[in-house]
Amino acid sequence: TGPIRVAAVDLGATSGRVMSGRVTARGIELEEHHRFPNGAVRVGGSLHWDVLGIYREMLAGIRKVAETGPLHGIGIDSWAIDYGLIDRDGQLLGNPFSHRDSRTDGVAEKVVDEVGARELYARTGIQQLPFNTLYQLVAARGTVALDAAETLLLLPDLLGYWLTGVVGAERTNASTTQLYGARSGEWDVDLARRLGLPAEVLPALRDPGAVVGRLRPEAADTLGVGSEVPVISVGSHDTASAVVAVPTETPRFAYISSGTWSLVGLELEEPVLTEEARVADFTNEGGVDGTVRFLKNVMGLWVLSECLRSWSERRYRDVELQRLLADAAEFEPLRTVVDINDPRLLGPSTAADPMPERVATLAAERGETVPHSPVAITRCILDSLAVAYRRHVRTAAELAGVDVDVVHVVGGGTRNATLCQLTADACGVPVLAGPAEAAAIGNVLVQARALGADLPDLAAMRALVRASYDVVRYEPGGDLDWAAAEARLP
Ligand code: LFR
Repeated sequence: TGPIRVAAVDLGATSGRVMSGRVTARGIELEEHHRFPNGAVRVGGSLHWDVLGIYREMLAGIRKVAETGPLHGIGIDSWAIDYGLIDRDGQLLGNPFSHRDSRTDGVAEKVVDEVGARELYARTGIQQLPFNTLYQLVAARGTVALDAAETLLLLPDLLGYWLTGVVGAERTNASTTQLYGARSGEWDVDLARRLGLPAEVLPALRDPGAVVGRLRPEAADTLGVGSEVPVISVGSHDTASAVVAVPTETPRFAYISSGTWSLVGLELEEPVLTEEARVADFTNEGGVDGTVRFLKNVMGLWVLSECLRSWSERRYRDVELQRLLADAAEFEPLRTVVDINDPRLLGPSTAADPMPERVATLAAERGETVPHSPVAITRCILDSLAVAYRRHVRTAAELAGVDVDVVHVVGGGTRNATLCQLTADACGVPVLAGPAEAAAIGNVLVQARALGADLPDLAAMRALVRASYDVVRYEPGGDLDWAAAEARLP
């Protein structure tokens, strides 16, 4: 086959991107055609996604890709877990909620009382995030929207439905819902029914690489392309696509997919559903080609970006990220470490409850030196992330019974050199950082294979990533006592 050129739509919680990916036997060329800000909208006490706005920007981006060359396929990935509901006329029922919405407060605890934590984990293998789709649906029981729903579509599947008219649920993303059997690879219909949820809204599952459908005439018209262009199902969970593009040479690797969230873990062949894994609250999400993403969500750069938003709205009008990171790199290390996964850091910063003050409160509660200045808080966040990475990389390796020789960092967080170095120091193994656009690259590669590229397995895809992108290597070093720092965490 000749060169394959596809559009990769990669949606993050703070920005969306539309890229073209051109794949040949020699490499991948990725070009960004469109980038737009994204963020949840606070309305009537709820946090919603502006999904029509996202759709419009996505169309504008794909159109730009089509205007600049051939278009052989379209693939969409986004953050996981959130969904829209479609009624029997095919109409969207309300604006999808953001997983940071507080309607799920206390719901997980109720479900655990009803089903039991062990059984829940044995069935689904999913970590206890308060906003898992399961808990969002339990919170929605009895609402007009859920009662009227015919089909539940996770966000990339909803956008794909608007392009093609075809409904379905891509497996890597379905696996994050906590309504999907970790061993069966099918919807856990019994669990849904036991919790009084309408299991019939869960659509047929499809694998990454399957064709979703051809464009609806009106979508083809908006995009300025023929309706024969296929929408291709990729690893539609952004983290699944990012893991595809981890340029590893060894099977003994851990990864950190570093963006708004940091996803820290391993690629495995089988889920780990042991009592130890449940207590450590590790998740078993589905990866491309039947792999398991055994990982932990770490609050990630969200905490820093929400601090920045708070500072620029309030006292410190002139805090600038690059300057702040440079100053934080010089600041006293490990002065303050906090539990960066404390649930109080989950919600957006508000004037009444600003993120920097929440970080300071966590420090005060544990008798840590309380950070006040933006530089001190930034350093505390970076150190706390590195300590969390250390803990979770090591725990993952222990729980899965594997050795880890290297930590691959992919995603936007690779641009944060200070954090990459701290990660190497904290984990005690080399960090290989890059590529930054891993999710889009994984999206492109799975499409290319579906369109006939000779990429038989993940190893072949990763070899092509290595041929196309340089990684930056950070050696572990420094003389800080990371074990003692970790012992300061709860
Ligand atoms: C990362 C991510 C995580 C998921 C979180 C919420 O973008 O997809 O993997 O846990 O967002 O959906």
